[in-house]
Amino acid sequence: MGHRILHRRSFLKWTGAALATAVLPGRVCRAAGKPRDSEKPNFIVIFCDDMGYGDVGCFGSTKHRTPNLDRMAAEGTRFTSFYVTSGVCTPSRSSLMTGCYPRRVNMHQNEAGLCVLFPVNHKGLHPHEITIAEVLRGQGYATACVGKWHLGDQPDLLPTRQGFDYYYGIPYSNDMGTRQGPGRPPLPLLRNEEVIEAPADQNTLTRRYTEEVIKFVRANKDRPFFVYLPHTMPHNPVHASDAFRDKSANGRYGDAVEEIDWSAGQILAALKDLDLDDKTLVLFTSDNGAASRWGGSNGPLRGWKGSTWEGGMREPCIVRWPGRIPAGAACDELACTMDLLPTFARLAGASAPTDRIIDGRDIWPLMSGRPGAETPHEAFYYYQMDQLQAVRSGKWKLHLPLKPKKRNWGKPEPGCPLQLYDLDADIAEQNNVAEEHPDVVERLLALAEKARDDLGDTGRKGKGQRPAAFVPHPKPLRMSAK
Ligand SMILES: [Ca+2]
Repeated sequence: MGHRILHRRSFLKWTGAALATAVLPGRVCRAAGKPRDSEKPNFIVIFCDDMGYGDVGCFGSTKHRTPNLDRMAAEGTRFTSFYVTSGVCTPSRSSLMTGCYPRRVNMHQNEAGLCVLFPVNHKGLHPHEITIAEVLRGQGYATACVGKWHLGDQPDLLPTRQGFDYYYGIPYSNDMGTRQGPGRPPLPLLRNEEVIEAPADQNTLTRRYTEEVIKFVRANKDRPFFVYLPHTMPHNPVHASDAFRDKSANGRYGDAVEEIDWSAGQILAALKDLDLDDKTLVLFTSDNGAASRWGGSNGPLRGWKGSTWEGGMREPCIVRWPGRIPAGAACDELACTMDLLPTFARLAGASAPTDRIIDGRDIWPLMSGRPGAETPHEAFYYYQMDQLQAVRSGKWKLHLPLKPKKRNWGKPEPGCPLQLYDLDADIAEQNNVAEEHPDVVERLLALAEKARDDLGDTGRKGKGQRPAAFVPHPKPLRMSAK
C-alpha cells in the first residue's frame, strides 16, 4: 500500500484544487474472504474492439463461426438497438466506466483535439469520476480489468486507480506501439501497474486474457466479482494465436473473431464448472462498429467505425443470466453502455451515484424481459468528438444539418443536410423522410438543443460537463531496468 499512498499524494498535487477537495470513492481496502452474498450476482462484460454489428452468427454473420456466442444468445437475450456513445475507443470506454456521455466527463477527445488518447498524453478519465468498478467494489465485489484500457496511460490513471483490484492488459490501442521513438514506447503489457512485456506478443493476447479471466474467476468464486474484459482484438493490426491463425473463411479478421468466440466459450464453461452459471450475468458487446478496411461487417447498418451512422455506434449485444434473463429472446428497445453502471449497481444492491448527473438508466426491466418494458431514454445523442451530429428518439433518428460535419480523422465533410430516418422501417438510413414529418423534426431539434445546453457542442460549453484529469509531466510506459 505504501507506494500507492505516495502516488495519491503526488496525484493530489498535480490535479490542483478541484481534486484536493474531492472524495475518492472505492479506494479503501476492503476485508478479504467475506462469504458470498447470494443476492449479489457476478458480472462479466466482454467488450470487443471494433467488432461490427454483423460480425457474429447470431447477428447475421455468414463468414464467421461463432458457436459459443450463438449458444450464449440462445440461452440469453440479444439487444438489437444497443449503442455505444462514440464511434471510437476512448470516448466509448469512458461511458461504460462512468455511465455518462463522453462530453459529460470530458473524454470526447484528447488534449490535442484528436478523437482518442495517444501514448503519453496528458489527459485521462478523472479519478474523481465514480466508475462502475468503484460502485461494485463498494458492494464487496472483487474487480478485474483484463484487456485494453485506453482511458489514460499514466500510473495515476490506470485501472488500478479506477476501482479495479487487478489489471492485466495493454493501456491503449494495439496499433500505437508500432512506430517507436522517444514518446512512443513499444506496446506495453501491464500486470497491475508494472510493464511485464514490451512489445506485447499480440498473437497470444486473446488466449492470455482468457486465462487471466478464468484464473480470477476461480480465485474469487466464493464472493461476488466484476470482470471487465476489453479485448484488444479484432482492432487492427489483427492477430490470432496459432490455433486460430489461417483457420477462418475471412482472413486474419475472421481468425480473431473466432478466437474471441472460443474465449467466450471458455469463460462460460468455467462458470458452469464452478456452479456459477445462474449467479452470473455475462454481457457481450463491442466498443464501436467495424472499420471499413480490415474485414469486419456492420451487417445492414450504414457507415463504419468513427461515424455517427448506425454502423459506427450500434453494436451486437448479448446478455445471459440463466433463470433471470429470458432465453432465446431479442429486445429492440434502445439501450446503451451507459446503462450498465446503474443496472449493475441496482442488481448489486446499490444505486448509481446521486451526487452528479449520470446519463445511463437502469435497464433491468428490459434485460429481465418484463412485458411492455420500454427504453428509459427519451433521447440518445450521437456525438463525433465535440460535435453533436444526430439524435434518436423512439424509432426516429435525426441527422442535424452541419456545416462542416466533423470526422474523427481526415478533413471534415463540407456539409451535411438535415435528414430524418425511421429506424424501424429503415435500419440502413436510406430514406430521408424529414419532409413528411415536420413535427418529428421539430421535436428532435428541441431535444438536440437540450443536449447542447447540457453537454455542449462545437464551440459551446455545456452546463453539465465535468473535467477530465490532466497530468503535467507524462512519461512513456516502459519496462523497468532489471
Ligand atoms: Ca475501438
